[in-house]
Amino acid sequence: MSFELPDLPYAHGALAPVMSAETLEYHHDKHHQAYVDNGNKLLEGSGLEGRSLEEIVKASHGSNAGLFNNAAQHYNHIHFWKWMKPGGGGGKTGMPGSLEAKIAEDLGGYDAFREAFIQAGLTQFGSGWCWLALKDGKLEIMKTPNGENPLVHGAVPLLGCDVWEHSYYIDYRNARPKYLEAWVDSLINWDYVAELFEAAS
Ligand code: MN3
Repeated sequence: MSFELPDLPYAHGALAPVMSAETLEYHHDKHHQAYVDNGNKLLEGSGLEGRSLEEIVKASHGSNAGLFNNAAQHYNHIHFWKWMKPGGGGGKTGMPGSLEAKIAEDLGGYDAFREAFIQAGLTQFGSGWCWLALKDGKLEIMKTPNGENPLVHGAVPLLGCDVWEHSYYIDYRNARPKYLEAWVDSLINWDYVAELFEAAS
């Protein structure tokens, strides 16, 4: 099995003005493509050919940094495109009841989730991701540097926001807080988060 760039599940311009067509042209068509191409080169001869992407991410962590960085970013971005949709967000009215109840139970409700998730993205120094993940049956907010993700911390990623500058610099320049707020309020595809939550529960 080799890595392949998936199509975006919407047109490049579909998330504007929250995320522009230009951002997606660079982010999906060039950055994600580069992770796929470099990942395929590094997969060759690694001994992990034929394994699933998730297995490759976990197995290369700590032992093959080049392959890990590219495979993990490939995994993260496959989901990142699906974690967004035109007209997404919408707070707790946008999410199915079972997920809303779990967020209330483990994180103190939607508003507390929103604040903690955005704070995790803001305080991730340099490039990385902020996450909503399921670990040992409980929801947790996490942040990770570079391409790292909750899989390597024994958790299942349910939602992740890319806080690398390539994800927001064209549209928001250095204003990471504005990007994170707009992303949470107007882009999150809660149906996909709920699908991953159901599968992991
Ligand atoms: Mn990215």
